[in-house]
Amino acid sequence: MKTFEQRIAQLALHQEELIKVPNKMIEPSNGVFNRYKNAVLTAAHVPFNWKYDLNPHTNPNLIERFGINAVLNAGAIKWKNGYVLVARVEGNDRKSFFAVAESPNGIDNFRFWEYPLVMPETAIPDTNIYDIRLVAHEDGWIYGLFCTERRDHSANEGDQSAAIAQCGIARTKDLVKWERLADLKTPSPQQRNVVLHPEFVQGKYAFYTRPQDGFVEAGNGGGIGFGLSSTIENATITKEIVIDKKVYHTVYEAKNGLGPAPIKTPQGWLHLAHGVRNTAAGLRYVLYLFMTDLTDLTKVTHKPAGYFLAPEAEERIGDVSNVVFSNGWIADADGTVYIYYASSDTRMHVATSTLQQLTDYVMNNPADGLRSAASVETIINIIDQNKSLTEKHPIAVHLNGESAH
Ligand code: M1P
Repeated sequence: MKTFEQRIAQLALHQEELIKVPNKMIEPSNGVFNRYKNAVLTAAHVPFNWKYDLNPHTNPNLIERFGINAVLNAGAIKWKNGYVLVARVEGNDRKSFFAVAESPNGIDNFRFWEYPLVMPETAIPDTNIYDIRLVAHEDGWIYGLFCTERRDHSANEGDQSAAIAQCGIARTKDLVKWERLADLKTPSPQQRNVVLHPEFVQGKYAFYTRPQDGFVEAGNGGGIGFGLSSTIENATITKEIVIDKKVYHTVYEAKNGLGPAPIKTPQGWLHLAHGVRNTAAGLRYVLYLFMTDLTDLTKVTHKPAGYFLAPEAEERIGDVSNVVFSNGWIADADGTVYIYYASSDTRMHVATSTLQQLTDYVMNNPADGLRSAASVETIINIIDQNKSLTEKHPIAVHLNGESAH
C-alpha cells in the first residue's frame, strides 16, 4: 500500500513523463500535411493540483475532487515565441472552460499555465463557454470569440437540453486578464463558430458567422456567413451574407463552420473550416480548405473537393466519435503552419504543413464536380497526364507494380 506522499509523487511523475514525451512526425505525408504520433493535449495533461486536494487532513484518501473529461477545440496564437493554445477543458460536470497551454516548439511539451483562464461573465451568465477563436486584430487587441450557451427559457420544462448559442466576445493584451464585451448581435436566432477577421474591412470589424435556426440544426440558416459591425464594444451585424453554403451530397451538406481566422497569403485569404454530413452512425465532421479574394472577402476563389483532413485510426473514437474540429492554427514567419485539431471531442493533435503546400493544395486540387461521373473524369485526366508523361520521358515510374521504361 502506497503512502499519501508516494501517491502524490506517482501522480507528479506520471504527468511529467507524459508532458515530456517527444512527438514524432508520421511519414509519408500526402504532400499537404504531416500528422504526429501523439496527441498534444489530453485530459491527462491538466495539472494534477487542479484535480486533487493535496492536503492529507482534508483529503486523506487522495480522491480526485474535480475530474477532467476532455481537452479539445483549442484556439491558437504565437505569443512571445511560444506556441500557445487556449483549450476548451471540459470537466466531468460537462461544463467547459478555457485554459492556456504553451509549448516551445508547437508539436510537444505543451504545459498548462498555473491557473485556468478566468472569463468574466455578462449580466446574463453563461452556462457553458467553448471553442474560442483567437485573433490578433490590427486595432492592437487580442480578441477571443467563443460560443456562449444558455438555457432556452422558452422551452418546455420537460426539455432540459434546449439551449441558445450565441457568440461571446472578450479581449486581452496578455492572455491573462480578459475584458468581456457584449455578445454579438446578428439577425440569426442562434450563432456558433463566429470568427473575427484580423483586419478592418471598410473601416469596420468583420465577422465570419454561422447562422443557425436551432441549437444543433443549422436549418434554413447554415453556411459560413459574413457581416460587418462599426463597433466591437456592442458588436451588431445587421446584414449577414452566406459566403460558403451547405451543398447536397458533399462533406458539408448538413452544416459547416469556419475554423480559425483566415491566413493572408499573396494569392488570397486561406480558410480552414469544418464540414458536417449525416451518416447512419450519426454526424461526421471533417476539415476542408478554401480561399477568398484578397479584397472582396465574400468571394470564394478556390475550393478543392471534399475534405482536407478527416478522422483517422484512434482519432475516430471519443465522446463524440468520427469528429475532427479545428479552431486554431499558427503560421510561422518561415512559412510553417501548425494546424491544431481535436479528435472526437476528446483530445488535441497537431499537423504541420507550409503556406506553399496549403496554397498549392487549395488552388490546384480539383473542385467538386458534384457527380460520380465528374469524379471519374478527374481521375482519367490524371491517369492520361501521367501516361503521356511516362511516354515522353521514359523514367522509372512504377505503375501497377511494373517498371515503365
Ligand atoms: O461535436 C462536434 C462539434 O459540434 C459543434 O459544432 P457545430 O456547431 O459546427 O455543430 C460544437 O459543439 C463543437 O464544439 C463540437 O466539437
